[in-house]
Amino acid sequence: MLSNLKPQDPDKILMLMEEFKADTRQGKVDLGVGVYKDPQGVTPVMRAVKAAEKRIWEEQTTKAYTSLAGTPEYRDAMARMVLADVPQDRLASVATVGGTGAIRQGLELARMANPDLTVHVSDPTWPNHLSIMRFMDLPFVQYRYFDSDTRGVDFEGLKDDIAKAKRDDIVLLHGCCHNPTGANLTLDQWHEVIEILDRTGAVPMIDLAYQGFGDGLDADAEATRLVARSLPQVLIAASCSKNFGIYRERTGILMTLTGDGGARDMAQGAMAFLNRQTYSFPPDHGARIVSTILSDEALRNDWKDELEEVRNTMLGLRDQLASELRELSGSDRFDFIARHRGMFSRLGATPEQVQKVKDESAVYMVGDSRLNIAGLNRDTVPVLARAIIDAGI
Ligand code: PLP
Ligand code: TYF
Repeated sequence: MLSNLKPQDPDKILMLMEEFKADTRQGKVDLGVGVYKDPQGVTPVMRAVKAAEKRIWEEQTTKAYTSLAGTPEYRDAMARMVLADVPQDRLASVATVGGTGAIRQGLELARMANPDLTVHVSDPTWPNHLSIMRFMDLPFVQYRYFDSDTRGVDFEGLKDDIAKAKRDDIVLLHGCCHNPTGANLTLDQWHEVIEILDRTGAVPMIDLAYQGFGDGLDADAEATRLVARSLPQVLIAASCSKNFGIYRERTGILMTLTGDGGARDMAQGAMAFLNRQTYSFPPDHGARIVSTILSDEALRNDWKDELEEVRNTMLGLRDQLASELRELSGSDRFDFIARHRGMFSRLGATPEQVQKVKDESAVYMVGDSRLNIAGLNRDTVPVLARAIIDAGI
């Protein structure tokens, strides 16, 4: 029976990671997978995470099951971090296996509620969005997003395309720090998106995987909060992988905002049911680290400080790269790198140019010319800038 299995398409980003590991060249630079690295190339365990783990080790007296939805401490702390003003009467939530688990459960929930659903997703988007929907046999269409001339958002195209969404379709939006482009909507543009969603009756699902990596912890959640306040139904899939640096702990949350009372309880029940069908109880260790940090003022402040250091390091690298390229190219055509936010920027280069950069300079970017800014440091920025110019980008 198992011999009937067919080969599956590999994940290109993870393949690139393997290819990088196998490269024996000195001075190779990994700008592939979206993991934060400090200037020494290390993905550190954050100070507050270490402290929280120590406290958990000292104080935890049982590892018995929690509940299908995860602990209230984690869910409440995350609701406050993401939404600030939490509409308790409208909010349902479950802890999930990372942000990916939240996306999967959110799409399952949406399909349970509307079997005729189409999902509208940005072009381009995180490849796993597409692969999950293909696997689920969920119809989707892509809305225009990236303007390859300006390397900003093609907002007119986006508006025209999402206006075609039908009532009870899902429109999947990146809450901040768009992956893979780095190009983001302004708050004024979010207002316009909300107007369209309100008119069409399509339901937003916000993927929030980089809160704190763009303009700050609150600023990055501003759009999500605005959507949550403005529309009757919202799905939010949030990840703690990046902003707490707990990638392998698999810590995420699915939140839904509904009408109050009965609708909320129905959503809560369906979400707990979905957890049970997939893995029963969600993982607890990462969630407990997060709730321990967020509920303790000293740990919370230390974590916020370190997250700010991470964010400012990436902003500094963006500025350095943009200015290096301004000098080398004698033009401002790479200034978009300083305007982009989050871990990624899409250069808008051809696959051949990306290959040339890899072959000749041992700098690894994803094939669509996405680069992970955090893979750079002050010394490798000039190497990349020179490689970009030499490849004719
Ligand atoms: N959404 C986007 C856009 C991402 O880039 C990621 C990345 O890692 C995730 C969701 C999910 O992250 P995780 O499942 O590691 O929490
Ligand atoms: O886009 C990225 O690089 C991150 C990490 O299957 C990632 O989101 C990449 C591929 C994958 C899971 C996570």
